[in-house]
Amino acid sequence: MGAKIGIIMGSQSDWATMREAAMMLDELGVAYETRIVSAHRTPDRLWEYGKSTVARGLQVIIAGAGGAAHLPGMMASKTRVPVIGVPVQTKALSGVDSLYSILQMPRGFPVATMAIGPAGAANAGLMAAGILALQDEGLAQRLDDWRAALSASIPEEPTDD
Ligand code: RP5
Repeated sequence: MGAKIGIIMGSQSDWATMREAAMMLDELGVAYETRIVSAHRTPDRLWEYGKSTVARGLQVIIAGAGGAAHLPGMMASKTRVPVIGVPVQTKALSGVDSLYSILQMPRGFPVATMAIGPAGAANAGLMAAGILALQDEGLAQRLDDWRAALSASIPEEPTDD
């Protein structure tokens, strides 16, 4: 069985952000694939990827892009597989451009939009894992353990250093 999660991004330059999603899935023991699929530079690749998602058994797509970030929305227009969008932080507009591009989808074609940047990418990994965990008891347990460990790592009082 192939990967159930696809991590796609508009450019190689997005990988520094999107690898946070991949690292989270590595930590949780979830298989994924990664692809560069640009809405503007490789529109045919985007179309082919979108058309093949259901047949290939993908269950969640994590899509990251920056600037005029049309990739998540265009992917959502091409497949019913849930799309989680990650706004990549940009230099010119700090990623607000990416956020608005991904967030403001028209009724009928949703994209679950995360926070801007690496935290958003990490949360996309967690969100995707949470969706798969609905039907995977082993993953559900690993996710519960991960969450409990994070909570346990937070001190009750602040220190000076
Ligand atoms: C977008 O343009 C990509 O998602 C990337 O965030 C941004 C810049 O791409 P590069 O010029 O670094 O390839 O399509």
